[in-house]
Amino acid sequence: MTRQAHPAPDPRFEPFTDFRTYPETEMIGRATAFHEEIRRRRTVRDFSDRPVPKAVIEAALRAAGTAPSGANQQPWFFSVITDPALKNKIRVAAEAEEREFYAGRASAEWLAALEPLGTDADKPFLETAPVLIAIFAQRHGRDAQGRKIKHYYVPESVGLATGFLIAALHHAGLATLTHTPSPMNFLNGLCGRPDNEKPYILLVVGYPAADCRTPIAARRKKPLDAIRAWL
Ligand code: IYR
Repeated sequence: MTRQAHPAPDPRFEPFTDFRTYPETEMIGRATAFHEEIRRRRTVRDFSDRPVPKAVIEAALRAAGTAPSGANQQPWFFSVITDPALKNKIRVAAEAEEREFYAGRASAEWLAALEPLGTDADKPFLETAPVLIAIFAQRHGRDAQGRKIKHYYVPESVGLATGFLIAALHHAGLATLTHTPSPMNFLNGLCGRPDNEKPYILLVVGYPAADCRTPIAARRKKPLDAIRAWL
């Protein structure tokens, strides 16, 4: 039998037609503009109670859901909390953990590292901010029959999706705080999430308060020379 001149294309693949190329000067302009945009992002702890449009949160979550993940298993879940009573329960539970953290669970070295940020156990923003997004990492999935599906690179994948989400919210004009009360298992119960999901980050979302102040120390980012090497 003669070899086929045109072997059948692999049915698992499709042409990639969405990719865009730009002239190099435009590429540099775009990369520079993106840096200018993302470098304005600040972690905020003084939030306004101004409500945010649901459509903005939904679009940002869609963006987060496009992140790369191990075997494309997308091992993340986002619980969006706006209900004041639920926000209050989250604040109460988080502050209970934080009080233990600041009163002894944290090492002196850890507390010293946090000192320039001026954080403490009081988390009023958990009630003031209009939206909390509890991000869960799915340690494993379940198929239609309820059998376990192994997930790969879960923390890496959820971290990537969280990065996309923070960038998307910033791009849309919202501020965020990546909050990690430890442990935060209470979020499973309060959000009604199953045991295979581990709370990853509680993202606080909204507008900065009119008198919002941010720590000077957190603005200092390592210079490029300290974070890269060309080999
Ligand atoms: N979870 C605590 C402590 C805290 C820890 C780190 I590492 C930070 O970068 C910031 C705070 C809190 O939220 O106060």
